This record gives sequence, C-alpha cells and structure tokens, in this order.
Amino acid sequence: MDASEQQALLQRRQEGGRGRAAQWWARYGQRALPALTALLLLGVGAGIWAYGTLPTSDRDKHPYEYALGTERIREHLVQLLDIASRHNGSRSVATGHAASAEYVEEQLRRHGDCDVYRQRFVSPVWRVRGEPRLRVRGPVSVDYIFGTDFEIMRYGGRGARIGGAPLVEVADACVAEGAGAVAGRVALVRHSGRCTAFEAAFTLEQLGARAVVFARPPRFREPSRARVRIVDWKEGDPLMTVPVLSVTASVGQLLASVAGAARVDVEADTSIDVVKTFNVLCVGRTGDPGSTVVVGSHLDSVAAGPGINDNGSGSAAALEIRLTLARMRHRPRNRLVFAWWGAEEDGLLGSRHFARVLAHGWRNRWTDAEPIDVRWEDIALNLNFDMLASPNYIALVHNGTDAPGPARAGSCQIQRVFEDYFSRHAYPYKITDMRAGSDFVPFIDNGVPAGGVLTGAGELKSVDERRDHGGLAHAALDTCYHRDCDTLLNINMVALHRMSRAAMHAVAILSSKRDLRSYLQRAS
Ligand SMILES: *[C@@H]1O[C@H](CO)[C@@H](O)[C@H](O)[C@H]1NC(C)=O
Ligand SMILES: *[C@@H]1O[C@H](CO)[C@@H](O)[C@H](O)[C@H]1NC(C)=O
Ligand SMILES: CC(=O)N[C@H]1CO[C@H](CO)[C@@H](O)[C@@H]1O
Ligand SMILES: [Zn+2]
Repeated sequence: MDASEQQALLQRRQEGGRGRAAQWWARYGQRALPALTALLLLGVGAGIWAYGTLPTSDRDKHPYEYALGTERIREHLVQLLDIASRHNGSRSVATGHAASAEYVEEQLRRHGDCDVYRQRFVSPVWRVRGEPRLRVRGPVSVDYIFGTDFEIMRYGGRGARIGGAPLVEVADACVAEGAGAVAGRVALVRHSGRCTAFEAAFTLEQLGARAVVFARPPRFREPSRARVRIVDWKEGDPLMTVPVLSVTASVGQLLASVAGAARVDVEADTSIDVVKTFNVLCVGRTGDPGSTVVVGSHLDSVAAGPGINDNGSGSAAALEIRLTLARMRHRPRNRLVFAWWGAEEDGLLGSRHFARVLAHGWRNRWTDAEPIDVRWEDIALNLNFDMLASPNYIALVHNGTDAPGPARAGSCQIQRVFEDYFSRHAYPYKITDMRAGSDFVPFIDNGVPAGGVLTGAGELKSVDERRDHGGLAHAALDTCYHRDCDTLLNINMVALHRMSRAAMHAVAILSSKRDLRSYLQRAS
C-alpha cells in the first residue's frame, strides 16, 4: 500500500466515525439533554456541599486551637497583675493567691460549664524579715557576710537571737547516738549525705542544738538556699524551729578548726506560719469519668513578685481554654477536670495534696466536707501548663521517657501529641526533661501519664539554641524568673500565642480520643 492510499483510507475512517456519532446524536441526543444537564447540576451541588463540610484547611481541622484568643489570655493576666498589685505585689499563698482563685472561680461559674470546687489544705509559709547574722568570737573573730559566706536555708527555723553559744562539730548528723553533746550548742555539720538536710537538722534540734550550720562540699562556691523541710510536707508534719544556716566550705573549715574554743552569735529574724490555702477544681459535666483528663496549672506566685509569666501564663491560658471550650459547646468523649493548684511555689503542695487525698485516701479536717467527684483510678492522664510566655523563650515539650515505668508509655504518647502540633506549624521546639519542678510530679509518681509544654526559666540560652530558636544567646530564657519584674512586660506574646494553642491542641485531641486508655498504652 502506498502513502496516498493509506491517507485516503484514514480519511474515510474518520468520516465514517463522525458519521456514526452524528447519527447517534440525531437519534438520542435531543432526548438525553435534560437528563445530562440534571446530572451535571447534581455533581456541582455535591461538590459545593462537600467543600462546605469536609475539613479542608488547618483551621477547619483544628477549630478549638484557632478559636483560642491570645488577647483574652492577656486580659486574664491583666486581672492577675491587678490582683498582685493590691496584695503587696505578689500572688503567693500568703498574699494574692486567694483573690486570684476568686477571679478564676467567678469566671468558671459564669462561663465555664463545670462544677467548681475548692480543695482545702494548709501550707507552711516561710518569711525572712531582716538580714541574718553569723559571728564567731574566739581565737579569731569574724563577722561573716550574709549571701557570700553564709545563707539562711529556706524553712530554716522560726527565728532566734543566740549570743555566745559554744560550737561543736558533729561527726554523723544522721544518727542520734553519734551526734554527741549538742544540747545548748550550735552544731556544725560538714559531712552528711546518708540522710536529708531536714532529717539531720531535725535530729540535732531534737537533741537540743540551738542552731545548725551546714558546711557545703568544696565543689560549690556559694552557700545553699535549699529548703530544709520534708519535701512533701503535709498537715501534722514537723518543721524546723531553730535556725539552719549554710556556709561555704572554707568558712566551714575555719569553724571546724576553732570549734571547742570559739563562741558563736546567730541572729535570724524569720518566721514560719502555717496558713490555709486551696486548689480550685472545675469538674466537667460531660464525657466519660472513667477516662478523665486532668489539666493543671499553678495559680500562686513566689512571694517575691507577681508571677505573671511564672506561672500566671499557664493558669490564665488554662482558664481561657476552659472558657473557649464552653463557648464552643465542646462535648468531650473523656471528662475534663481543670485544676488550679495552690502552693506550688512552696514545693508542689497543692498537687501533692490532690494526689495524697485521691490516690492514698489521706484525710485532713476538710476532706470529708469536700465530696469531690473524682477518683484516682478514673484519671487517664495529666497535662501540666506552667510558664508559657518567657521573653527569651524556647518551646519546650516534656520528655515522656523520663516518666517512671507505669506512666512512661502514656507520657510518650502525650509528648507525641505536642510534637504533632509543632511539626504541623513548622515551629521549632525542643525536648526537655520531666523529672522535677512542677505539678506533674505527683501524677507520674503515682502511675498517671503526664506531659506538657513550657518556655523556660532562669537557664541561659546557648548559641546553638539561639540558632534554632531565635532570641538572645547567653541570656536567661526568663530574666525576671522569680523576681518583681515578672509583670506584663515580661510576657512574650508570640510565645503565649503558640504555646497556649499547643495546650489547646492537646486538650482537644486527648479529650476527644476514642479508647483513650488503650491509645495511651500503645507502644511507640
Ligand atoms: C502588705 O504589707 C503590709 C506591711 O508589710 C501589711 O501590713 C499588709 O497586711 C500586707 N497586705 C497584704 C494583703 O498582704
Ligand atoms: C528523654 O529521656 C530519656 C530517658 O531519660 C533519654 O534517654 C533521652 O535521651 C531523652 N530524650 C531527649 C530528646 O532528650
Ligand atoms: C515551667 C516552669 O519553669 N515553671 C516554674 C513554675 O514555678 C515552679 C516553682 O518555682 C518552678 O519550679 C517551675 O520551673
Ligand atoms: Zn516559680
């Protein structure tokens, strides 16, 4: 076949094809037109409907997260700061905590959609009213410098004026028999290690010591301001009465060399009062109580400042999360309990009290009058929000692997929920430890998985961290940590925005999770 024949053949085929289509259209096309039009309109309609209902943007997929208003959180912080200013510049257990709690309670009662309870307990409050003195008279006489040579340890006694007391070095402060004749003397302790500072000091007080002086090991350059108190102190537990000082290793060495010959003067104008305080609980009315999610933050500040970042930012964010969920009529699958802990700055006493009552059936004079409808075995997990707006912040997520055995798998799952949020927004974040320092401790210690986010405190930002997270290197993440400048100016609004939404994300995801318990047990 040659080329022209082939072309002719092709042309005939095309014409034939066109011919058949034209015939079909002539026979059926006129009648099919309305049906085809209807089908087309139906398709367009379905498309529009699907577009309107299916989650298409990030905002549609995470409505709670986007509904959280950073400005509203800031408004709560303005209120908390105002409360602090009316209470000698602080919101501690002894000052503005109760007024802060009343503000939170009022907001919850009006707009929170939950049952509001107070859980009462007592907390020791330690105060230093004047500068303490430590003087040695004898072969050498020295007036030691407060803050440089010596410190008064926190919770170290109710104040005393001791003049010319004999000094005795104690070989082993942990065992009463080895303590020797300390009655009426000032006891110097250079080696303790087998017991806590409180156990050693309290043993010596029981034996009649008039004051206790701990010398620091040489590797520390400064005297210690650690607490000398039972860590998880509760009503009825003892507290120190006599002064407890810490001195540097070199001062300790000098004191030891003159012990026996020297006399010491100790003056301390301090007090310990045991005051009533409380946790505020907001118990949700819907969702399965058998898989309760406890969202906690601490409401009190240190005595030294108003605590607007520490930890007002966490508690204001938690409040606004609760109010936003209520406004949006959120119906969680798992019950939500929000807790504003008291006395965190005095050693997590509020959250420890909660765990002691619920997990261990501990009773104090108020527990029977407070029928709070939460059982420990009902709690599936704890989310903790502490400082969320440090000025030189790093977005930190707690390391779930740090949680002890039974709480570990769940804590890792919670960590992942937070990581999802930061990855989805391409926000830099870093994993930080979850061992001590905030209110998740009583939960993980009693088998409940926990997690949370935070923005850092007094630690310095490294050069590497600056590269990855911005801000200033060689500067503290929060230079106002535990100081009087922790005010609204100390709030980083970008951090507050990102971190509060991270918190909301976790609350929304975990409270809506089907089979939350088995989800938490799933290995990574
Ligand atoms: C504030 O301090 C003054 C003087 O120290 C004291 O009298 C007053 O009771 C304090 N107020 C509050 C609310 O703590
Ligand atoms: C998390 O904690 C575990 C155990 O304490 C540790 O081995 C791991 O390195 C930590 N991870 C990070 C990213 O810090
Ligand atoms: C996240 C954080 O740093 N929170 C702080 C809140 O207050 C407690 C008690 O001082 C600190 O230990 C926490 O570090
Ligand atoms: Zn603090």
